[in-house]
Amino acid sequence: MKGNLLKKVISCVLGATMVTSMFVTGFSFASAEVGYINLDRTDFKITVPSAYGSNPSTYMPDGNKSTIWETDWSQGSTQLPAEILVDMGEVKENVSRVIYTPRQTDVNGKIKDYKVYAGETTEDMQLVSEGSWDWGSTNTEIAAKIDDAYADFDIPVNARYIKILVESATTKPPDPNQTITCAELNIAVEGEVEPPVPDGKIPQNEMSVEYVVSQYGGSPAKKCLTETRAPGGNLTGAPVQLILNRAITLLLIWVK
Ligand SMILES: [Ca+2]
Repeated sequence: MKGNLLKKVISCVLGATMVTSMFVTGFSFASAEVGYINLDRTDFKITVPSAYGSNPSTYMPDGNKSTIWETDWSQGSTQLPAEILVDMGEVKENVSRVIYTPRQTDVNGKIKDYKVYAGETTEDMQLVSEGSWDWGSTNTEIAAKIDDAYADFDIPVNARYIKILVESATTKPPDPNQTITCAELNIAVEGEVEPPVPDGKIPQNEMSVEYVVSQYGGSPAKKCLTETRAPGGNLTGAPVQLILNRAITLLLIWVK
């Protein structure tokens, strides 16, 4: 009886600790770090050289990778270099990256050589990034590369306007027409972000069992780190302390 009472007292103390620890895990898991934050694109206005009828420029900020903007290939080749001008609606601070999501199927018009300019007005734009995105050389290679491409600025800038000067883009031999295409265009600012936690859970391979009051041989505490997450009935009443990496302690208690 005394043993049960003691167990309940310990459980209550640890239970209170658990509440605190769970709070820490959920809301202060790790200190914020500097990273990229994509801007809300609701007020973006994007000016382009031309647009094919069924693939307008509004498809670049629509959040759908399967919809693309493309220049009007029905009128022949797009002359390069060509400009994409983004008006973000107001001056944004610490603008530092352009994220280009290429078309997710087919080959034509993926931006290769580029320059990015930024400014608070269209008259004061400065070169902030230049480079070349590599999509491979064959039609098969180019079609297969669908990951986002980044243009990181030399330093963060305050800007309302972002101009992407497209100097070259993929073609689809033997189709001679040059186009420019884009599935999604995002612009990011630099700021404090929380480190990502996949699926909102701490990966089990980043945890280890540090301390167990008691455990049955056939159901060791480490089983609570298996995919089933089942500690087993034999762990009933055994406080289990999991030490997570990142220097955070989480207490899990099984009490019946
Ligand atoms: Ca889209």
